[in-house]
Amino acid sequence: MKKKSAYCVAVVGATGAVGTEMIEVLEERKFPVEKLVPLASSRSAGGTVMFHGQDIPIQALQKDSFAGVDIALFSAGTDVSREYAPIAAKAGTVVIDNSAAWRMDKDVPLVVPEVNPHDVLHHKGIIANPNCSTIQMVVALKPLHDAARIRRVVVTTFQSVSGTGREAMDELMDECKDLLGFKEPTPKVYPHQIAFNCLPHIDEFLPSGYTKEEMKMLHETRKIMGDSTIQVTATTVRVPVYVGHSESVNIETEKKLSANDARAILSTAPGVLVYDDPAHQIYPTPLDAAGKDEVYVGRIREDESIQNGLNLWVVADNLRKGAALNAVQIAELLIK
Ligand code: NAP
Ligand code: 12T
Repeated sequence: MKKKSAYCVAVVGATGAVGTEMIEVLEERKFPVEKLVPLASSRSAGGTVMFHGQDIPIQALQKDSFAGVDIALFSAGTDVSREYAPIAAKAGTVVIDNSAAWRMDKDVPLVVPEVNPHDVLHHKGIIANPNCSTIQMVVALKPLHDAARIRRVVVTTFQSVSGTGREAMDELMDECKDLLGFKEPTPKVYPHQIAFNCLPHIDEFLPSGYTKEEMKMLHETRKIMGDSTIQVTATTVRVPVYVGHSESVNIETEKKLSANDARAILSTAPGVLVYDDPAHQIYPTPLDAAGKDEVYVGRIREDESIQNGLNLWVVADNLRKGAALNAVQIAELLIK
């Protein structure tokens, strides 16, 4: 991409949970935007989004939407990305894609700026943003991997409904209202009631019994960390939280790390905030992390059931570091 003083930036899915956040993050971080092009489905055309105090008209996504666009941030689902990312790339736009469509393609870098920033250089028009649960986990694990080589990860996630999008956020609210009014809720987005419940089911089930979300945590972690020997086994769970994914992460390392070693390493790690003082009830919750940029780590302790093991509790804003912020940080690397 040619270096410029400001860029034409499109946001595909500009009205969605992630797209809205992308526009906010572009503004907040003063990304050099010469022109913003908000794109969504034809249902939203005619509406506007607010950017730097101006109402910008939303356009319906079309094949010719990318003429003159330098960078396109995609967040309109896997089908839209599969169809339109190659069209945009062909038009000379660099695509930063939030969907699962291209992440495991060998020609597509999968980037978390704190972990593998240099991979951005090898793009051929499409760069992928990893899955939200994977992003926050690798930000916390990379510095520990560098210090002690992680052999195996056992992770359980507690994922908020905003990960599924706007309709799921409405569903949680509607179910809460129904239940508090003694009415039977009718789930539409999720297969079961999510209010006052939790569902061990994110994305589709595979014949193995794992979900796609669980397998993303294995394959994407290996690709981002550039180490295909790391073992990861995951259980991903939806919880009735609006924003913020939490993860219980157990790691086994080659070299011994004490809890204090890990705390010291994480305290200076980029993008990490150690929030760990159990004596004073200090540990991260989704409400703490919502609206923040950092990956919060707490409950750091040694796993006494094995030789070299640690347990961590990792929390981040899934719409920010898990999606929009990471995508904008990739764009920042691109123009540097
Ligand atoms: P959302 O709130 O449901 O928003 C979907 C957006 O896509 C809306 O702007 C919608 O526009 C637009 N859209 C839908 N169909 C379209 C079409 N045919 N053409 C153009 N635009 C279309 O969903 P979200 O939570 O923001 O997530 C969007 C996507 O981002 C997900 O499907 C997923 O692939 C990805 N995502 C990734 C992560 C991550 O882990 N990094 C996290 C969350 C989401 P209208 O308003 O006009 O319908
Ligand atoms: N099913 O980007 O439902 O692969 O929370 C992100 C979030 C897929 C993804 C979710 C999902 C992705 C969800």
